[in-house]
Amino acid sequence: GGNAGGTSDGPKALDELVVGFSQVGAESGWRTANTTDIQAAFKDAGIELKFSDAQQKQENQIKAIRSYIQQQVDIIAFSPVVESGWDAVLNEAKAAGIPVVLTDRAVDSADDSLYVSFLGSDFVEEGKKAGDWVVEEYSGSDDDVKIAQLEGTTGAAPAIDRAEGFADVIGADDKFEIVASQTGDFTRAGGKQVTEALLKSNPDIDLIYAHNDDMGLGAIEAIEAAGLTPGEDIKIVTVDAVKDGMQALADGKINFIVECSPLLGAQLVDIVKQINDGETPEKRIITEETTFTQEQAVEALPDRQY
Ligand code: GYE
Repeated sequence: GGNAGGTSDGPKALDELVVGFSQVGAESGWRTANTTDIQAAFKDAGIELKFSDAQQKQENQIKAIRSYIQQQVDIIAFSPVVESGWDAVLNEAKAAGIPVVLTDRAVDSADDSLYVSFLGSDFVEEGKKAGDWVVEEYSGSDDDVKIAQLEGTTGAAPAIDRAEGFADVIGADDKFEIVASQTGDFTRAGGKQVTEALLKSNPDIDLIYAHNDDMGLGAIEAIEAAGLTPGEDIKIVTVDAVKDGMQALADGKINFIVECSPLLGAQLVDIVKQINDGETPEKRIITEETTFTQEQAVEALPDRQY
């Protein structure tokens, strides 16, 4: 172990390779699909994957990574729950000669030699796509548009970047106002709770921008419980496009979804193979994604795998 990456030992046979993966948690439909896809891809490739679920806690991820270092796995991959605070443990991996791959989320370390490659979406771009739809949807009127934002996990790359991209786009027209912005921690329960409180403090909101489908689905429950019609009385824009989200979009309860693909398994296996072969994978690999309107969701749903 600990000698992947083109050392004099040369590549290992795939069935001798051991990869340690530290997952964020099981907070959303996206995360569950991501875990299933990664585990299936490693199984198909015949590469052993040690897997641990950090339950959305950074300390658990750091423990898992330290344990992988101790076990001298060949490669460590992880999806960092928040952006900051990784330098110490990543330096430990580096000192042990174990290459690290970031999947899905970024770290904010200044030293980019602490990881080999970062595979995942462009979250700023996703936020911009959500903002573009909002601008287009309200282009016919000068009336104020009151927006509430359901943020993802505080300090997580997708929460920071999706807020930034969205604010950039809607900021160009001051008829748009974000009247409330709170974290729902990327969970359905969180989205529901925040929306319940929101409907009391800001009953006149026009639109909810949720950083993921699950929080949007929680918002739908709260809106319906308040006797309002989601998608009409209050419009909803989300990110992910998992099956439950797509169903709500097709049903008219969500108005627009920006896709974020959780299917990172095959590309992660490719990166692992390249490292094992002594090659240098690309430093940044961006996932390809689209967007869905209600009509497009009706069409895409029958073939949606997750
Ligand atoms: O959008 C959300 C999940 O990091 C892209 O995490 C991922 C996000 C995803 O909980 O549903």
